[in-house]
Amino acid sequence: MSNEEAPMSRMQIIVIGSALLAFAAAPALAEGIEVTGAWSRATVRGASVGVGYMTIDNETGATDTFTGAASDRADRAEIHESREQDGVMTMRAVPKGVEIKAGKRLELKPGGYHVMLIGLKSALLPGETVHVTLHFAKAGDVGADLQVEGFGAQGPANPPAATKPAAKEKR
Ligand SMILES: [Cu+2]
Repeated sequence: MSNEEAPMSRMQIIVIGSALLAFAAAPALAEGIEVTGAWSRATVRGASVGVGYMTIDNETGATDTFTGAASDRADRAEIHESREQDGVMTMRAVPKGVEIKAGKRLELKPGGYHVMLIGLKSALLPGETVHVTLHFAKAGDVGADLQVEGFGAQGPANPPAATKPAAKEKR
């Protein structure tokens, strides 16, 4: 292998690797809003509420606001924020939504922001996916499929690609 060939070969590998990674993650795309790692937690029969967690990247080039959500599986959905207050975890609705500046990421995760599914029509079962529609002020509606993890899960079984180690560049 000559010295001139080496850089090109490496570049081709990186490009191919990125394409595969993007395909595998299958992010929901709408006007540059990218949702990855959407997940939920199984609920017991009769439970009235469920959660939705995900990572939202704003690649639209402009500030946008995550304003709300909806799902066929619940009467309604709200954006909530969990906070520890005097040692007690509390949560509140965030009716005005959450602003996401251009190029920034909003993480919905345990102990922080989440989508609250209120008035569940049926229990969320481990292994199923639950479709939710996310509303954005500028980008409009973006669909996401929550992968339902087990009871008490604290994270997705398959986290977003961005949190995985970088692909190997060597052959
Ligand atoms: Cu909540």
